[in-house]
Amino acid sequence: MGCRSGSAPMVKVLVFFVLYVSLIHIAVGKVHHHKFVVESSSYTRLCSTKNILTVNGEFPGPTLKANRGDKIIVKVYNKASYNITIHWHGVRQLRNPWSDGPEYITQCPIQPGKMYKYRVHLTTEEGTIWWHAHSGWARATVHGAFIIYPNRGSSYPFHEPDAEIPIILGEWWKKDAMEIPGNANKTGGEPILSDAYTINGQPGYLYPCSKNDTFKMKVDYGKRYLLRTVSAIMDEEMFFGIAKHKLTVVGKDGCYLKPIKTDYVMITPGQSMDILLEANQPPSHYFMAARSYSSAVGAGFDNTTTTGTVIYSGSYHHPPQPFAPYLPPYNRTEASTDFTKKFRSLVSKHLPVRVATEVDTHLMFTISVNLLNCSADKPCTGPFGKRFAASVNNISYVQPTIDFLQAYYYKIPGIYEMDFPRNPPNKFNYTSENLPEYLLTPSFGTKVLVLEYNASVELILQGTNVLASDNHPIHLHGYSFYVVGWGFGNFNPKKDPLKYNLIDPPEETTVGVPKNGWVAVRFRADNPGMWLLHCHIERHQTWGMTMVFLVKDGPSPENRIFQPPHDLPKC
Ligand SMILES: *[C@@H]1O[C@H](CO)[C@@H](O)[C@H](O)[C@H]1NC(C)=O
Ligand SMILES: *[C@@H]1O[C@H](CO)[C@@H](O)[C@H](O)[C@H]1NC(C)=O
Ligand SMILES: *[C@@H]1O[C@H](CO)[C@@H](O)[C@H](O)[C@H]1NC(C)=O
Ligand SMILES: *[C@@H]1O[C@H](CO)[C@@H](O)[C@H](O)[C@H]1NC(C)=O
Ligand SMILES: *[C@@H]1O[C@H](CO)[C@@H](O)[C@H](O)[C@H]1NC(C)=O
Ligand SMILES: *[C@@H]1O[C@H](CO)[C@@H](O)[C@H](O)[C@H]1NC(C)=O
Ligand SMILES: *[C@@H]1O[C@H](CO)[C@@H](O)[C@H](O)[C@H]1NC(C)=O
Ligand SMILES: *[C@@H]1O[C@H](CO)[C@@H](O)[C@H](O)[C@H]1NC(C)=O
Ligand SMILES: *[C@@H]1O[C@H](CO)[C@@H](O)[C@H](O)[C@H]1NC(C)=O
Ligand SMILES: [Cu+2]
Repeated sequence: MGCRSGSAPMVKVLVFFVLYVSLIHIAVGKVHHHKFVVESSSYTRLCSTKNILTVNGEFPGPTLKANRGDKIIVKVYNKASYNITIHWHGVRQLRNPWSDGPEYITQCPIQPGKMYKYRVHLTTEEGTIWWHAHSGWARATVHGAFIIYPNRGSSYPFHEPDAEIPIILGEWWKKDAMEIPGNANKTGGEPILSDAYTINGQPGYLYPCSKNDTFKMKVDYGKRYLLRTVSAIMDEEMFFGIAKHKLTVVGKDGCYLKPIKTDYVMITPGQSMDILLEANQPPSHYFMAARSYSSAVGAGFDNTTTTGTVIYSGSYHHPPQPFAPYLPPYNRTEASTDFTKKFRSLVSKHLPVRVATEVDTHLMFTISVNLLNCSADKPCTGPFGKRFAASVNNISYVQPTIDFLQAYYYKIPGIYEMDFPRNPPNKFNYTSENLPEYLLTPSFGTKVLVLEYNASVELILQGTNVLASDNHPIHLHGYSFYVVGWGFGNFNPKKDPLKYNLIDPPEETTVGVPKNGWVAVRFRADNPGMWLLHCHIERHQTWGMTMVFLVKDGPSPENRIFQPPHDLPKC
């Protein structure tokens, strides 16, 4: 499987796990130890001061660094007054769902005053990924970059950069982000819009009280920089660019890509990109900037622009305000797909693409934003006097009281059902301009879709125009997948597979399903456990655009999930 190729790492992790347990460290892969203290810290932005959840007092949180195949142990102490969990976004966690992190999926939350030790087993991930809270809206401020270098002794599949720098896009609310979902649920309407976007925690030049502390990146003319770019944004896809400079995208979601030279990128919540920047322009000051790509008609969005400044070393005259980059208009879907259609896996002897040519498990999921009727005793003020919901195959996710994984492992009955639909329960013209009103209301459920171990899966993610079409960044835990095809309109099972890319499809963990369109992804179900699939736009996830795969254990001990750790939090 592309950048995650080879069976050796699996063996390595197994061997290493055993060695780790017996506390013998030999040179199989390094073990890194970290301590994350989640606590409330005071931060001032946009002329006001508030308390936010942070890790070790930092916003954004600390950057983790490791080499391919290493192991990272993170003790997470919850010194905040909210439940918390941490997800290692882009790490497969082979056989180790216990450390994946999403609350009520693979663990009960770490409650205030408690600690949980995450064991992050890297195998074949390489490049930039990230970590974030996976509990309520804590992810708004509890997140950080996670850099995975090539194996010791190996090099990048591109010219060695002179320096690297994390670029973390974030979103800032003057109000307490932790209160947003509860307040939105009270009205049934949209969660409140953010007041700013941020680059490495700073809103930048164009916002009130923010000019002094913008993120500044100092560069030397002639040098090459690797921008370790992460979108920790909650609710919007973003266009990002740097004035007068070309960007070269060489990786995405912890997998390498054939280099893409571009003026701007479109990055969705949940995605990470490795971007090379050549400091090859006349020494001056240049803005890097990001603003929303928002395609849903009628949906409100934060229409502001965040900036940082690229500052060349040396002495020269620079304009009073740095040069501004070109970014496409907020609703230009072609600008989004013009960029994303260029993704191709880097293929080499060391990085073979292992996309399945035979599929034995065909799945199709519709992803929709829905509306629910309200009643006199539960009034609401969402659109048309209704309330928002969202669904996958018309099932709007309902969170259980004990996580799926413990319920499965300890055979606790009554927590979830096993009948998540493998195809849309109703066939209709998914992307029609006019859909009948009865399609608006979803069903509800706490269900899993069961996959046989090692099944060769093709999943069609079909966007719909139920309520309003939008680009949905769908993220799968526990796996990377090959994006073998995409298009606008309805997926055509006869014609579209003929156009699949089975030569160099990109390998991703978060794919933007285009507005009123579809994508086809393939993966081999070789990682047993409970694995979440969800839209990474936080409000959609909160409304229920979420489902869970149960991948069965394989036949031999090496392809079963590990035993739960002793310190696993209890509900
Ligand atoms: C949202 O509000 C509804 C009542 O309108 C309630 O049944 C539900 O439990 C609430 N959900 C959350 C997550 O608070
Ligand atoms: C920004 O810096 C200038 C110059 O140092 C200073 O006069 C001004 O008070 C600062 N503004 C804020 C909001 O800190
Ligand atoms: C976004 O902001 C720009 C500049 O302030 C304004 O011209 C434009 O009308 C706004 N667009 C939307 C959709 O709010
Ligand atoms: C984008 O927005 C502009 C102004 O808000 C509008 O005129 C245009 O029709 C929109 N384009 C699309 C594709 O929705
Ligand atoms: C929702 O309310 C509308 C009238 O406002 C009604 O026609 C429709 O049948 C209701 N849907 C459900 C699922 O109750
Ligand atoms: C589905 O809807 C689209 C958009 O309204 C329309 O162009 C297309 O003809 C419809 N397809 C069918 C099979 O009705
Ligand atoms: C979803 O399920 C509800 C309840 O059964 C039904 O009313 C609605 O028509 C279904 N919608 C779709 C798109 O299948
Ligand atoms: C999984 O399937 C592939 C392709 O059929 C096969 O080569 C491999 O041996 C299988 N792995 C296991 C553990 O069964
Ligand atoms: C925190 O987690 C515990 C255990 O699952 C749960 O009982 C409690 O309601 C949670 N608290 C909040 C505020 O969600
Ligand atoms: Cu979505």
